[in-house]
Amino acid sequence: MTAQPESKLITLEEFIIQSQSKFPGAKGELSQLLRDIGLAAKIISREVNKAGITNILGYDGTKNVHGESVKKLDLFADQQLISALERSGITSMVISEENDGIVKLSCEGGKYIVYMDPLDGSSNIDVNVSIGSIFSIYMRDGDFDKPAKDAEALQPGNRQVAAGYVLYGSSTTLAYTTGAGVSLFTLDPSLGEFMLSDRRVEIPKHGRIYSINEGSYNSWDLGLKKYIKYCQEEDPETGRPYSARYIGSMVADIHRTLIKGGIFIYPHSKNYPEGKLRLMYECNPLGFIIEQAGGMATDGKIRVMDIEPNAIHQRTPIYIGSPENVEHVMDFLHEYEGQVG
Ligand code: AHM
Ligand code: MG
Repeated sequence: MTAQPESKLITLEEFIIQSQSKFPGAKGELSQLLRDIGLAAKIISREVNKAGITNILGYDGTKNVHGESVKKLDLFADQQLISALERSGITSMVISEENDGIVKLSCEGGKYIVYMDPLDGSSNIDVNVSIGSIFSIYMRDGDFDKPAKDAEALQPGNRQVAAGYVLYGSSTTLAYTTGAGVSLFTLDPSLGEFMLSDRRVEIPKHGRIYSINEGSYNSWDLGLKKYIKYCQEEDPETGRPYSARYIGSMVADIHRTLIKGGIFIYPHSKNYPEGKLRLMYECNPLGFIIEQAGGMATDGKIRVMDIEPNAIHQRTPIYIGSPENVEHVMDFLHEYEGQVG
């Protein structure tokens, strides 16, 4: 790969401004919001990288609203993102994995509602494995002169105006979409800037990697068991067996799926009858990204982004990735629906 000449390097800020100028009449508010999230991501990235040295790693002794232990970095990330959104003064409500209720910001009439998982994959923080932040942006459908009402927060994923993630891995990567493809940026630590690394990323139509927590095998539906066995069977013609990869940080697993193709699955099981992952701040935004890159995201029956939400912290099963892989697993689920084994 030839290195880009310095003059061709584009920062996240420049890219957002260029993209906005393609829409005459755009007021730049969404651009401002994305830039603020980008700034918070840089601060979180810096803290994640120095976490081991500054002893910020580990539990802070409290539990979040779902009874899970909260690590100090989760709280730090939550605070950084909320203050970035407060600063831009255009967001009225924030819903975060770390807060039970809706966080109302001082700009009560603000147009935007932001869902976020400030630091996903928290079980990986202590062990120096990739973690990520996820965000999902909606526009209120109410009257902007009046304070936002809680009910305005419950919109299906197909109404997202933008979504993205930040992956704190061997480098820090930011991906976002506003519904016109997915762009990828890499943080250059020497410049302190996210630089454009892929203007329009596309997921392979088919991939040879499956990603699922196989420890729960015994509590899966028969169709899923059969599909995973299919992935493991030897058949050189179809490139099987596929490889298994599971990091346990959804952002990292989805980023790999986006680049290399394949499928990521978090099904419902005995322990998680509704699935484990959160519809509004995990599955919808990552579903939007994957769809915008040419992939698919379903709950096993319908498109994830068409699920009508009834609670801000609602969970859903998810089958997400390359379109051919997702369609294939759906065939298995249909074929064995209702059967046990
Ligand atoms: P978290 O929000 O508490 O970090 O949980 C979400 C994470 C996802 O990143 C990941 O895909 C999943 O939980 C892993 O769960 P499991 O350990 O059950 O496989
Ligand atoms: Mg999470």
